[in-house]
Amino acid sequence: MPTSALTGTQPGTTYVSMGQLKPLKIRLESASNGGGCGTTGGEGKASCGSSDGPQDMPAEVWDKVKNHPCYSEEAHHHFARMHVAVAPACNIQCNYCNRKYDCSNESRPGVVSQKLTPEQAVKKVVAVASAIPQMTVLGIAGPGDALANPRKTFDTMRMLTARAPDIKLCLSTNGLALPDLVDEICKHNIDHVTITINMVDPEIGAKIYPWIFWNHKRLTGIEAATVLHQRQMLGLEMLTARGVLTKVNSVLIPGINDQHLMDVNREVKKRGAFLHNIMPLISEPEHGTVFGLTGQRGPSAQELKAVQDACMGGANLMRHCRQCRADAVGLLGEDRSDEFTLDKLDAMEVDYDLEKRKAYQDKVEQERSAQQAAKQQALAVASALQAAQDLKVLVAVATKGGGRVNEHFGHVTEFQVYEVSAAKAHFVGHRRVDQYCQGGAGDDEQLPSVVRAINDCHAVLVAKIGACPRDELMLAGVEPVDAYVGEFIEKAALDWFNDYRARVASGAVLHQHRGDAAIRQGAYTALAA
Ligand code: CLF
Ligand code: SF4
Repeated sequence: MPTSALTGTQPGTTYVSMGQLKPLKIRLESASNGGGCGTTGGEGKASCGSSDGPQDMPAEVWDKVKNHPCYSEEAHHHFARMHVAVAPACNIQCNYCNRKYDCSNESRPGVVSQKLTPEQAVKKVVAVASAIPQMTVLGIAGPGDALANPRKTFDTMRMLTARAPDIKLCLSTNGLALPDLVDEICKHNIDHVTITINMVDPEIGAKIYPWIFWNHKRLTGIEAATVLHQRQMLGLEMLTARGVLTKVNSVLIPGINDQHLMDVNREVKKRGAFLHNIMPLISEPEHGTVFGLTGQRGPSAQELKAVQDACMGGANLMRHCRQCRADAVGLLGEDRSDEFTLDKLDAMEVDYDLEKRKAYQDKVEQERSAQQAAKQQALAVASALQAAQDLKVLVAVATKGGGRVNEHFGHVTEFQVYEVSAAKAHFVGHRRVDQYCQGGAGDDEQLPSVVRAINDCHAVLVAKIGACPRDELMLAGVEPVDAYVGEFIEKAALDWFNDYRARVASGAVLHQHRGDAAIRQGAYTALAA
């Protein structure tokens, strides 16, 4: 439980005692006002944006969300983000963090190949945005804490706004410095902020954070976690009161905060968080983190899903996070940072064309409208069909973006997984795999792990597939389907599902529940983190 106790009030204001610490002033009214959609989540809202559209939220919120790949699941099929590593320092220590430089092979938060000055960062963003019109969001997400490096962070934002005003600004912070910088955040039109909140109970926090550096002093233990907790809650309330869309990231650490994240979800919802992103701990020993070295394991994907499901009905959940590097570039799930290293930038022809970018975004809008219409049409057919009404299955999809079935089975590095029933078809997660097809030929040794990754699904929708993987999938009970090439994913999944239901009803196919058996075979655990 939070250790704070209320000790005094003024109208609209409460002072929170922090033991021997300086009292903090918290505006309680902002907690109940909340931040638009973040407070409207409820049962049945599976994750942000899976079907959210302008009809589900105020126009000004939709405007902020529609092109942001992290804040809208649907947008992540079409729009890209990039991070610039201008913020190397941090004001706290997390037991899961070891910031690494010059590492281009690891894909996880905190890792970068090159640190940048604000000037270099702006040059890079403009070059990327010229080459990739779908790049709509610039985030500062490490390798340290964006707000522990306020000058570098805000200089970058300021210079970028002058040069490329159509790019949305986003930052990520541990929250310690946040309350002091909310004005500055608003001044720079940063309308998306992520706070990493792993606990609302400082006793749990003391197991995650060995120290913080605050008010020119190093604090440890419960005292450190108490200050961090209070600052995070205050910062969240201040941001949502100012209309800044605020997402909360939580790292799921089995045995430490797995039972506790429901409390976190409830508390951040109360304070207006727009989304809650529960991510698995990454703790390989070779990363050199405290948790990695002490054998603290990360959760299986099954455990992660169980905690996410337990939080349903609270703050809306994000399930499409890819735990990006601090210098990631591209669509979520892809990383094109190697194409934009400083030496390559010098040789690049940069043509920042606002009209061209706008034309791309208009085209995406048309695609999204068509996608929604196709989905609604397929749903109408699905709900009218009487056969096998109560079935619900998972369908894996091979896609390279655009919300369509358009990737060859052998080229997939990440399947998207949709849950499909007569009432809905929505994204529930992704499964990373090693690419099966290498240099034009299938790698037989790779195939079993690829099949295992999706063996809880009833079908996999692909653009093309060879005979060998087709046979292996059939043996595993996963139907390979290449009949929907180029179609929108949800429509394709529903069309296949309707056909499957008809086959089940006619007795041509015997429906088997696959999830649990597949989980026991290790499909989920192999995919943790
Ligand atoms: Fe970057 Fe984060 Fe902004 Fe997105 S990432 S600062 S909100 S633009 Fe997104 Fe990457 Fe997950 Fe972060 S997928 S790690 S949630
Ligand atoms: Fe690392 Fe971020 Fe934690 Fe700082 S706040 S120690 S950068 S994970």
